[in-house]
Amino acid sequence: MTRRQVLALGVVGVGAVAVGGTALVVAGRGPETTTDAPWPAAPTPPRAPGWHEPEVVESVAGVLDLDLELAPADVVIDGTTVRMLAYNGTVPGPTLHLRPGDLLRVRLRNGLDEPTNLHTHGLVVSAAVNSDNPFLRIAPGETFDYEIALPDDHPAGVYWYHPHHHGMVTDQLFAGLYGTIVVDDEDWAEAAPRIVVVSDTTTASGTVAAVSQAERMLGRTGETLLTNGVVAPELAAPPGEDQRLLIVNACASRYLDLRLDGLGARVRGIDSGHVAEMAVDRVLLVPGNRADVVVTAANTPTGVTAVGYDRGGMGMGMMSGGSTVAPDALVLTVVPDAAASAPSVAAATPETHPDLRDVALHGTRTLTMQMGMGMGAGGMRFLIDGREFDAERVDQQVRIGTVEEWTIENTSPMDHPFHLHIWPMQVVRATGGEVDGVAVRDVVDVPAGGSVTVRIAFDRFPGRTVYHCHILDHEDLGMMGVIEAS
Ligand SMILES: [Cu+2]
Repeated sequence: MTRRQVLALGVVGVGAVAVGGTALVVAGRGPETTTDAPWPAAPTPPRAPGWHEPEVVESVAGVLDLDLELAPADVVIDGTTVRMLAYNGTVPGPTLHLRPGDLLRVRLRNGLDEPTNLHTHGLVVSAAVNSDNPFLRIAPGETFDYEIALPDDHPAGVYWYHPHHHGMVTDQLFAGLYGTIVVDDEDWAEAAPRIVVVSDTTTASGTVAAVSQAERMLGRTGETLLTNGVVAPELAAPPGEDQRLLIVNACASRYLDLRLDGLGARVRGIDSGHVAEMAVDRVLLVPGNRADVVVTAANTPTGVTAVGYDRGGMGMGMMSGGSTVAPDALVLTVVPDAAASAPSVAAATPETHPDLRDVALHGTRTLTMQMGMGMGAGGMRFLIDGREFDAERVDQQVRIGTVEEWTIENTSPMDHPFHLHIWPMQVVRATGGEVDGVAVRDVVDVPAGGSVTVRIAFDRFPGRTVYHCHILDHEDLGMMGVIEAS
């Protein structure tokens, strides 16, 4: 595997990038000196906020019943009160802990002044009727009862939820609407993972800033990076002990190139795919991806940083001034504290996805993600196979019981993360080379000018759903297609 392929899968082993002592040095006072000089009172250094996680809601006897209301809420970010949009008043919304075979019942109340709906990203469930149906339109003031049945063989993993009403997805997510779903058989009273929801937003005058058409075309990047709704919190942890982090990239467009040096990090899974623990210094999560990572607290405060990532641009010198590279940002700092609680770490989950390289193919297709000149938004159109999204048109018709190989091409000068609802994708080829092992994802990066080949088992769930670019501005601008399985 080439380094580029490894990166396409989101993980880079130790040694692939420089391992260095990047532990943050805490500025301390030097030896006490005595002086008579009337020193002005030193400003109190800003204290990093402590660790905070969303409320956890668990299923009981196979059912998770949840009232979930979307409404404006005042949220404090970095000491400033900001009017955002929230699920049940918090950013992120509650964490839903489910087991395979559970029924998730959500009574969704839309307290916004525009339509919305609910997408359970990555869940292997039906897209029909009142399950994970992206075509639903829940009007302002309306209440809708979702029933999402997880099959008994649902893969363990970390998933998430957010609105998916076409044309409004990015604005709603950017304003604070996202939450985590974890599917496993663990007793969290015994071994609870740390939930780490990373998102970004831009605030102005006490509210979420509007964005320009140019920002939409590039894919908006928020100025403020949030971890569980907080800027750069500290996670106190006993030195030498393990912490299991379930990291969600809930950013609208930002690629999270996470540097984990100094934490002895081991990746156990990306999306619903699992791997034997693999030592890494770096994990790349494109928008929508999740990672299951175990870290070991060091003896000194050690930061996890998202470093700037170049995901291309508009090309041809157009739309000058637009860059997709965000400044480096601190996600969190693991701070040694012998007295801190350390929940025990559950055993790693074995991979349960079948290896689709070994099965007979029923068909192949090629999908092409494109950007083209046009009379669309600001002069640039975002297309798949030359077309913008049309909910009334079926772009891919597949048969239940078949396995297909799809090659996703990207002819544009910008990277596009490709997301397919419902059916997991096994990456078999990335930028020209074969991929070792079983690498299952629900969002796969397709680099500018490159391609990715995946295999998909359409083993169940007849109905219609979508695939799209997970730079959510591009999805809202039309980079989405409809798939019907029958
Ligand atoms: Cu895109």
